[in-house]
Amino acid sequence: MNFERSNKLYEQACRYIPGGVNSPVRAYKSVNMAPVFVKSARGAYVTDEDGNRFLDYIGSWGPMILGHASDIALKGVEEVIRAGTSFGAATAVEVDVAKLICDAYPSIDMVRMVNSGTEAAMSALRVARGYTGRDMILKFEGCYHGHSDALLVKSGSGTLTYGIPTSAGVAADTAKHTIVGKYNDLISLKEIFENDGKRIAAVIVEPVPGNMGVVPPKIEFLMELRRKTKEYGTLLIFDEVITGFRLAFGGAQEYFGIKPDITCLGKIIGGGLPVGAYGGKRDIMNVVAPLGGVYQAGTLSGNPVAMHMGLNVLRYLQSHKELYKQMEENAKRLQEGFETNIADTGIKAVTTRVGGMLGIFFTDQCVKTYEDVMMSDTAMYARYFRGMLERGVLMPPSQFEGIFLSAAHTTDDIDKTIEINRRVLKEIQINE
Ligand code: KE4
Repeated sequence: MNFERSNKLYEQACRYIPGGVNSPVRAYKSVNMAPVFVKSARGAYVTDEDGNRFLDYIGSWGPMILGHASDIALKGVEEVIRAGTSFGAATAVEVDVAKLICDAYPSIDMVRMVNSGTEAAMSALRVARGYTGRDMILKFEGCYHGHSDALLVKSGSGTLTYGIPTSAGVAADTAKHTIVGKYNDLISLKEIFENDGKRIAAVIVEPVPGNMGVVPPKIEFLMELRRKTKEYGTLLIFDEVITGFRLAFGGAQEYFGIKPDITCLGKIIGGGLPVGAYGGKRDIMNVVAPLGGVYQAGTLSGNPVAMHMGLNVLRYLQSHKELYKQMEENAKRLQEGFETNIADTGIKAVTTRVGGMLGIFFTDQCVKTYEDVMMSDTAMYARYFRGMLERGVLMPPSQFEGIFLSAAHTTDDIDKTIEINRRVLKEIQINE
């Protein structure tokens, strides 16, 4: 496969953009090759600058649930753009989107639009601190909630698990207010709340982590999170930036029947344009300016074009909920095909799946925790990624991301992926 134009663009990009990309994962660092530069996309396929066409399992990291450049998402968008792309004023379409989200999520009485999942999570934490008057927050190792300082934190040394920054530039003082727990670990959770429960403003969690690969939650872990947060007056924040409108129309909270206090949304709700949102019960959201003292603002928040495209997608999903069953069946088919190939080739790999969310890990461990995930053979994942790419399938360029399906992926696409997956695993096994 020829990547000449992508490689040239990458060289140029590296002169003007840090790492040649506007988001680190796009640099393909962990799969040891120069990144593919995408030129266009349609349905389940993307085409790169060299004219190579790939069956796409990144889906822009989640927004493209109806497939790329879907006629449904794009309906009427030119007219909306010609009427003005941003006014810095309230618009009717924002009310429509807010109403649809509140109707779809019983835990949300009021919702505020922002421009990214990062902004949604950052603002949700500020609301929780403003509402409770507490400073500490609890997150879990392996969960990602965007790049705001308080959330770029990993477990500190010692037993107390107080945070230390995962990124340069995060003040130690900030990180010390973040406690980092172990996902799916009830003992760690109990200890943390016994030590600090009364000081914790909020727990923020991906109800189904998609940022350490897809790790299925233990339902008793999610239920204990709900119980403990209620017991200690801590707010439970579900970061549904990936799972919202993906796992079910009502997100993970519908799928598992657990209601958080605050929900973060993003990706799908903008139909592929910059978007984020956070929402919760009225008494909590009443602290948000201009009603209350928690300030949050944004020039392009709720902009008419993203709202229009998001509304197109959400309305379609609302009236075609059978798509969730179709995507779950496709994910199941893909997982079964991968599992058969793994068994036939003897390659050390496992798959995980929650609804339509799917992951593959190059390890022989059963993947339940962040520690399990970290046992994965990332070098083998890199070989897998390159092998699939060479044969026309674009998987996520990192072992620690989820596989994103869309309503545009057909059964033929799934079967083609399974066959290519078999050949690549066979090739890896021969070269082992
Ligand atoms: P954004 O700021 O990237 O819109 O959203 C941050 C975010 C928050 N919460 C969850 C659960 C997320 O998955 C994300 C962002 N997801 C990554 C992909 N796993 C974005 C891809 C990237 O960083 O380029």
